[in-house]
Amino acid sequence: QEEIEELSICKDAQIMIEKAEKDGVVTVWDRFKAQQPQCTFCKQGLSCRNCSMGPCRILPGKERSLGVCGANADTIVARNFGRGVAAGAAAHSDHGRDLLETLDAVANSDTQSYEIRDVEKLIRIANELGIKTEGKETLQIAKELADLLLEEFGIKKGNIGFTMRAPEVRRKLWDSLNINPRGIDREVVEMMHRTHMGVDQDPVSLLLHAARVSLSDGWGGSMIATELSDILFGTPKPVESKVNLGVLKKDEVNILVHGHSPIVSEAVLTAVRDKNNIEMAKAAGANGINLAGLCCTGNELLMRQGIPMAGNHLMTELAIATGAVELVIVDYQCIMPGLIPAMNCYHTKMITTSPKAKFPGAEHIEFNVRNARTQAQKLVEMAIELYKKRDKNRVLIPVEPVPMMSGFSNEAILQALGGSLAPLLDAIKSGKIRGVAGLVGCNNPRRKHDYCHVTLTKELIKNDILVLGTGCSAVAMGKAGLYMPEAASLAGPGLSSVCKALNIPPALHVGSCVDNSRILHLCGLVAKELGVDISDLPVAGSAPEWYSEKAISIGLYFVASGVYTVLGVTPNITGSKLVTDLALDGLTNVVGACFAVDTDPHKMAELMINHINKKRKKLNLPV
Ligand code: NFS
Ligand code: SF4
Repeated sequence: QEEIEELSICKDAQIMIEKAEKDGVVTVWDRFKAQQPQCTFCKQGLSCRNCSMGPCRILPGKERSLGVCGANADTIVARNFGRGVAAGAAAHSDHGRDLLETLDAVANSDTQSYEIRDVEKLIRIANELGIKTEGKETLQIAKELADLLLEEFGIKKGNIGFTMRAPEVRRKLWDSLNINPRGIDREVVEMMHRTHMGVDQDPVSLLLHAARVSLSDGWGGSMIATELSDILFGTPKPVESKVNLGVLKKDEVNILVHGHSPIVSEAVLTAVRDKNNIEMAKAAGANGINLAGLCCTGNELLMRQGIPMAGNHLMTELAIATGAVELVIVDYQCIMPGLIPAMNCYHTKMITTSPKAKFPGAEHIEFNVRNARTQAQKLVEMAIELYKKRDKNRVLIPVEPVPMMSGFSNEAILQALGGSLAPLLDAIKSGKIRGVAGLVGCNNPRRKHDYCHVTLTKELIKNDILVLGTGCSAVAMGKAGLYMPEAASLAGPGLSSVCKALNIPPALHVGSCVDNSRILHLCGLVAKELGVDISDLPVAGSAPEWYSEKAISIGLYFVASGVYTVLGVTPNITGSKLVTDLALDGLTNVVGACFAVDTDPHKMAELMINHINKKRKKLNLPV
């Protein structure tokens, strides 16, 4: 029991880990244990298998200090890091491309499964990017916007359009460093090129390009994903919902959506809400159909539609272990292949939907822009059939759900502030809100599940720092009750007074991981309003329990945009002193921000608060 409490702070996780063990489900924690000790070369970034003269492992200072080709530790570490950033940026941006292709299909009347739900935002974004909209039909505007954004991925002269959302000083800095991103695909491809044997050997040059790749994600691919998701599915507005495994229902057909893109999950939602399907479920002996989310596609549905959230990254196997889930419908990213043996212990089925992500052992029912509605219908029928096979004696829904507020898009935040940024700026200037922190990223079995997310958030709000959360970090905060206005009682006097006046929580759910672009955009708006650079703002970022390559890209685009970022898990760069020193210090002289690493959330909070105070002093604001 004590051992289980070391793995997660969440009651639902603790209960389910025990049940999983009883039911013979192997979890991420079991496999993590089986992998110990993990390779110290890889951990330090000192192994390379980029070519077939290798693989090479470097022992710096010893006779094996160079790879077969002659590459040294600095080169190899920087190359490995760069490839990680490229993979993460590619994942976010390819997800963005899927939304773009959906918009394109809608614009060409090529689909009946999707529509444009936020015409006002379509026009606003089109205008922002220089498209004239007056007198044009909605679909014509959509077509022009889709064409323009498709260009951002490929060959293009100049820079990615949304980079104009950054203040001019920042853009000039990027230009002077030659890291203002060009086409999104181009930056990723160039990283793969540079890291091929015998191309870029200079760690500084590699890291600068890594920064450019990450910027093409944050201000490019991710931002496109966010803005187009809003246009297609609606811009989030404050909404109340529920979170944790308690959102599963004993007497209903339970369908979980897991993955990232709202394209599949929104189609499933439409089918779940269909009256005929609900009748069909009742005929099968259920009280209805219950849809809940996991990870980021869950965040997408929660933000826009108030669909409850079952859990974050480390909860996915445990959700299946409740024995109450009929169907897990996935698209791509962060879906552990370990879910397949887990679901085989129950009546549960996992369905893959993307041609990009097939899992042996799962059934593949492919979704595209044209067939999404009919495929979703098929899946709901399948879930209803599976409900009949559920073994009620093996069902355990461990806890009651916790209420949470979601839906804080920048548009919603502005509206809560009465239409302008002025009240937020005033609160920051007076010190009622001392600063803003972005808490993002995953869970990682290296860290006690959710402990860092929750402890760090509590420390920050206690110190009057407003917390914006995304991804799996946001789910952790929600489960801890921090996404309700009542949590203002845990905040310092200044932040708590602002929350009470606006009836908002001291930590705001701003979306999925691609929605970190909302935080970048907000930083850009505030910096422009104050006439300063983003690196001058009293803001900080953190990925306390990150695991994924996407999180590396996110961390780097925050830093390259001027936001000091504290990591709770050490990246695999410690094999190079040069790269490590640059990341933890030297970058400040280059982009005005750097990383810090600490595993103790109290120390992480201290680092962020000190940074925010330093920035306040520089802006002549009371500390
Ligand atoms: Ni982000 Fe979302 Fe979660 Fe991490 Fe994975 S779901 S895109 S990568 S694990 S926060
Ligand atoms: Fe070894 Fe160089 Fe090939 Fe890497 S690129 S595997 S260091 S020979």
